[in-house]
Amino acid sequence: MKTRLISRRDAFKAGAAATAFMFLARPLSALGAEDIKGELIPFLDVQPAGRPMLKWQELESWITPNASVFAVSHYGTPEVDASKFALEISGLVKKPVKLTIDQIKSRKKKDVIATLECSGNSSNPGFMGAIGNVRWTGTPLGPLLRDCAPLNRAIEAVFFGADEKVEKIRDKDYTQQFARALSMSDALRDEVILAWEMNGEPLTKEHGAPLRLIVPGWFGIAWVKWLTRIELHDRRFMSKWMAREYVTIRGEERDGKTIWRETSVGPIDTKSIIARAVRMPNGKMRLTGAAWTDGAPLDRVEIQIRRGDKSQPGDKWIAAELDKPRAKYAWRFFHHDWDAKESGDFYVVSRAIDREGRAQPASTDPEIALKRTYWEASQQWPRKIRL
Ligand SMILES: Nc1nc2c(c(=O)[nH]1)N[C@H]1C(S)=C(S)[C@@H](COP(=O)(O)O)O[C@H]1N2
Ligand SMILES: [Mo]
Repeated sequence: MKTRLISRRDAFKAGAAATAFMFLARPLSALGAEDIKGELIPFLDVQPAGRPMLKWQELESWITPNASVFAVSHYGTPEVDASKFALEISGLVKKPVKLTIDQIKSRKKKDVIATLECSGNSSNPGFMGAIGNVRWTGTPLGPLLRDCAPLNRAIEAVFFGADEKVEKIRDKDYTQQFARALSMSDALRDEVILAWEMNGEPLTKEHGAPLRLIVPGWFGIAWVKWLTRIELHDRRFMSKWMAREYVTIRGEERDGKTIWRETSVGPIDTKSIIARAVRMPNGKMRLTGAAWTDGAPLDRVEIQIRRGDKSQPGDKWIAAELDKPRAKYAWRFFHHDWDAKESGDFYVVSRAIDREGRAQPASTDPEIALKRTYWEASQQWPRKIRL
């Protein structure tokens, strides 16, 4: 797929009109013409994915086309008839409501560009592209909840999908709808929306039609699809998807003892990957990638080039050139022009560092080495290349 080319200079000129620029229907490439025109050199560590997802080396567009957005559905894809659909908001509210999809669509509209990432992304070489950057259209959740007059003692909003399955809990069977909770303060954030469109097209069935939750800055597990009910609770909700799956077990060494912690997957980790290597007409190798956070500003992305078979970190890091930030919860592209003259095997790797001091760890760092579950695989990804 070829995207419209735009030079750095044009992009700069368009700066004042940045907002309009972001909402053009055609995806804009943040990659320079040099990249698009050059010769793509494939990385050797790629494994074919068994299902549709982002192919990093085809990354050309800052907005991910709908056809390249991965889908994860733990209970299969339910049939939801939009004409009979109603969203119920109940529990600890003074004014419970039931809203049709037309009533929801007639509310104030809001667009959010946000990167959706499954927290299992990059946990293994066959699951490397469970991520996409999408413009979501819907209505803010906060005003909708406030209209229902929450009681003071409500501390959480629980979101139920239409998909369900019989789950065994303490040896007995219970029919369970897919459900996840957010604290009231997280649920009331301005950028949390209920969406019915992605990239200007109606949400498809697999992505949660007619209505899904969008939680910018959080891993995909919180973005409940086929949303049918929101309940306000005065205690912690402990569904399978809050408290048993999507739970990270991580150790920390303290005074010769390991302290193990179980935490529920929440905000996105500070992370990056080198997506493409392109031999440009000027002979240099352009390494281009993407970096993303939970919304914290990125400080920098650094790159390391290792000769031979070294997949483990060295100590010399080079600053990559970062594209301008375009949206708070969206990934940013970066590149580095490598004067790659010698032939042989190399590893190239990136690490993202945010302004809150979080640095993407190497797989040998304790943060990853003592992580025992596969979610939140935020380790650096050395990419293998043969020149
Ligand atoms: N109702 C429902 N919502 C869901 C899920 C699900 O199984 N059921 N999967 C979650 C997970 S784990 C992820 S990563 C995202 C994926 O969104 P997508 O399928 O649109 O890519 O949806 C989330 N929302
Ligand atoms: Mo996920």
